[in-house]
Amino acid sequence: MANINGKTEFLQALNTCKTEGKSTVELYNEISSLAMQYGLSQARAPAERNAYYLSMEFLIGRSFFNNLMELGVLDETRELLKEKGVDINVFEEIEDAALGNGGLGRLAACFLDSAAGLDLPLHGYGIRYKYGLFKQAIENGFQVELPDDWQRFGDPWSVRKPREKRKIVFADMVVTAVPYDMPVFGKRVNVLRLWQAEGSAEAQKISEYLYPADDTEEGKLLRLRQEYFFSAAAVGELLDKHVKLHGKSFDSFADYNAIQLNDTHPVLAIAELIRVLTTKYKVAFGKAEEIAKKTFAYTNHTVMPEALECWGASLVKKILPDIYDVLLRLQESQTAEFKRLGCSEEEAADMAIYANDRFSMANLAVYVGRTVNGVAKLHTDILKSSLFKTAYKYYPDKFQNKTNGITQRRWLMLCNRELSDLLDKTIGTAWREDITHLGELNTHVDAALNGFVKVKAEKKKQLFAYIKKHEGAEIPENFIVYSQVKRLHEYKRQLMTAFAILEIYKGLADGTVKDFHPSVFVFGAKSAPSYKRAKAIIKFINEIANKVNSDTRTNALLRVVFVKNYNVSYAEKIVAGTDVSLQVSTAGLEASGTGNMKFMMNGAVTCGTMDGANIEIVELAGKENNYIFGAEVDEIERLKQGDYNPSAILKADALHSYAVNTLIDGTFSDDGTGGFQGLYDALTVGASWHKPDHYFVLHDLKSYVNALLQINADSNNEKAFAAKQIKNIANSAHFSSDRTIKEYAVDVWQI
Ligand code: 26V
Repeated sequence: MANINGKTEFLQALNTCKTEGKSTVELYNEISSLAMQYGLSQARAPAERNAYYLSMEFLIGRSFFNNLMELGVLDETRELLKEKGVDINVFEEIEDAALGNGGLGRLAACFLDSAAGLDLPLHGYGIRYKYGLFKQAIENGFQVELPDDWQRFGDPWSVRKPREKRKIVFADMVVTAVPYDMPVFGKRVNVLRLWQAEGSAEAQKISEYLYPADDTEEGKLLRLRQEYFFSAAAVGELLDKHVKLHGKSFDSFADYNAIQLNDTHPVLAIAELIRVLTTKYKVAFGKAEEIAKKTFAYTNHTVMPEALECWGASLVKKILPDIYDVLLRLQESQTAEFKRLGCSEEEAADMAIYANDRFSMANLAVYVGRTVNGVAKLHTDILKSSLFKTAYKYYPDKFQNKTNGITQRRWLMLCNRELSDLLDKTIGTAWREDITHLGELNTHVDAALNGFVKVKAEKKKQLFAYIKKHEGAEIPENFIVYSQVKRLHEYKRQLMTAFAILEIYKGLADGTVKDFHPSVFVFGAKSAPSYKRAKAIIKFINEIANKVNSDTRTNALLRVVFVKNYNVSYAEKIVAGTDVSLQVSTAGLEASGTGNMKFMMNGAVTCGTMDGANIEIVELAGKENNYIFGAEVDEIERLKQGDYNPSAILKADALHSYAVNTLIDGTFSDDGTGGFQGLYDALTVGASWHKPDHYFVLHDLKSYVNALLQINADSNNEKAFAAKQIKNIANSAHFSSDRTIKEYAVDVWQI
């Protein structure tokens, strides 16, 4: 095959490519491989100083369309294929890598996209799971998990590099880590290097499954192996590269390498760097610790205590004895440092790497990290004032905020070509290169109104067609769309939305809710397989959907759809076709949220609490253009201290009682699983590990229903409502991950 090293050659090769008699998968692989040759030919010499993003998860989604777009050949490819009688959309049938659970993994993918787009040398290191996040089927309203065998179509966007394999040593086995490189195309070509575990059957297990839980630790031993496996492969490779390029003078290691720890999952990389320096290269421990302190930076993504990883000392000692020794020595030097700083015993215990026979990955990351950052202003404030309060007292300069962002290339240009074209017409095309130009839309809201209303209608039509195809559910054209799509968690309060829907439904049925603009509530959510309450909430929503959608008294006005297998590709459709973005977590618990940003950029108003990045969204787009309700953080704190009494709220409010009682009064069936009773009890009596309604669903429910109804009423004034939506788009540039990555590049990585 001819060498493809330019756009012209790519298009020529595509033109001569025969399509007749080939399956979609064959064509997909052929075109992808042509694009890979073209893309890789654009790679330049590597940078001197590089940043590395170590992450257990990269939720990439479909690569095909995005990569063709990044390579500047998507439109021509679409046209060429059309001439050959192939509709490019057939490749939507081919799934891609879902190597992440949710926000944390998708953020990693957005960051890589932005860095490549900004010509910054940031590379990813992760795990090449054989099976990504499970595929979700819904059977009789219940979630059923199926394996995600994403490689069955081939993997044309990866290149296996067997010559760069590494040995990873555990006390009880040696595992080979084989890298697969996925190029990240943009102004430069960066690399996402995913390691695959090979060797014995036991060894291969390490990269078999992505952990589907993002709330609890499960399968501790395997998880520990996974974390060490990819951290050690990455650190080992960076050290080897350093020796090759600069010799064994490790003083300069941090001049060439910045390593970002995406949450606590890769934190063992710190211990591994010190282990290799002290054992293989005989660097003194103190010196090695200094090098680590200059190299690593840590991002925290959650304040939920269940997700802050601690490793049992005996487990670490058993399978990683040398790492165990390093961790104990780090604890020693930490204790010495605390003495110098004059910390009290209590303060030292609070920040300790080792306590109660466990190693705290968060405390290790905070101790060694050059910087520690949260992912939205409020979240960083909470880290400083509570989770890492003591550390903030002694190391205030480490702490920074880096509000998350999303890549506008996937989340606007690719998923909403119609809106992108409208922006071109309204403010010119400069925003495509530099997203800050989006702000110019603020002075062209009226000019964009008619066009925007048309675009939104078109994107809804596409979404409804997609939903019809995948769920079989019919949604009439004039409906406004409220969407809540995200992992299923009690703190995200999908259950509160379910109750609100029931109250509106009752109001429509008995005529107390009047002049209601026809509306559909769209849910998409996967639950961790072992998370009983989350699974019960999925069943509850599906029961509500059945009832509401089949009630001829109300179904011309209200519909509910739970889309199965919500993933990146579904999100691309939903964010573009939504009017109202539901972001209703209990204040203080959603670190940032990034779905909220995707909806905003596509012209949805936010109906949400003052939590995570919602706060910054309304700060920029205006409270008057969004719908904020519910208790704020300080009130939640007061409620926690005081005698919050959800049962009293229930008793006093007939609508709330109606909605909540449907869990137990036989309106809906959980097929005898007891799941609904469990949800009811959690709200009314609590459990051994929590007080009743610890996410304050009943406290916020009234103001939530009111906000939903206010939005509904406002939407009747089509132009005024569209103006609110446009103002959200106009102020969304701040939530581009280009902005976030520039901040990391300057404040953390110095690349
Ligand atoms: C923890 C664990 C514990 C062990 C089992 C597997 C597992 C997987 C993930 C996690 C941590 C999840 C943290 C997370 O996803 N945080 C989300 O990060 C987003 C990006 O910063 C942010 O927008 C969301 O608000 C935050 O919930």
